[in-house]
Amino acid sequence: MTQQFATADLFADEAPGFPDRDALAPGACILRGHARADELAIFAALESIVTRAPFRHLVTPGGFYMSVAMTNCGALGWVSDRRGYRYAAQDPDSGQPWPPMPAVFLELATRAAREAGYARFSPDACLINRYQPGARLTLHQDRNEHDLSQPIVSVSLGVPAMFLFGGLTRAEKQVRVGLMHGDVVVWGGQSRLCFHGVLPVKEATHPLTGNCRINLTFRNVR
Ligand code: MD3
Ligand code: FE
Repeated sequence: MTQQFATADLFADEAPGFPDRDALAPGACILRGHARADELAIFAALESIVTRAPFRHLVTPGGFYMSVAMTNCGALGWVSDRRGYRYAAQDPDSGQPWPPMPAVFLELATRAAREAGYARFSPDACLINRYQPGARLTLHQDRNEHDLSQPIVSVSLGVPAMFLFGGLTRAEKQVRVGLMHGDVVVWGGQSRLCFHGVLPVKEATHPLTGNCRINLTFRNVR
């Protein structure tokens, strides 16, 4: 895939005129700061989720611990062990269903998707990633969801991170996009299967999350 959008790295600090809503790439729409109005409700809901389903470091099929800690809410959650990656209805640590998706999460995700042109998005899974300083996510594709015509909606909270957005092959050069507290991105259409990752998160503090970055990704798995 040839990227036809701006090849310059995008970071809000360095681009003061960057609009709060823009097409990032074909099918990808960034809604700068759109989660900020709900940040306290989101954070309260998050605390209740992690009480029932604490953050944990998944083991990859290769046997390594991920630097990112993860949990889920909604009907399905992303799990991994030596047998591989998959979506599962139960938290393997507790044997219980994942906590339900809070209304404030569901409303934020469906509103963002609607604004980006996906009126029928109804997420049944929300992965919650926690990045402590130094944690990163290596380049990957998200292709385990049943209906790839549905987008993924991501919500960034807390300390900023540099997101890497590539093409349809691992080799294609990536664009760097700074994701700040409250940024919501809708990844659909041609961007849905693009390789992506997160560079190691730098030491910083945010009033809501301390030294962490939290990322929510909403998916329509089944
Ligand atoms: C572009 N999470 O959970 S969110 C993941 O910041 C994941 O925690 C990152 O990649 C994070 O799988 C990135 C942005 C994102 C999520 C899914 C995408 C971008 C995407 C799927 C396709 C293309
Ligand atoms: Fe991903």
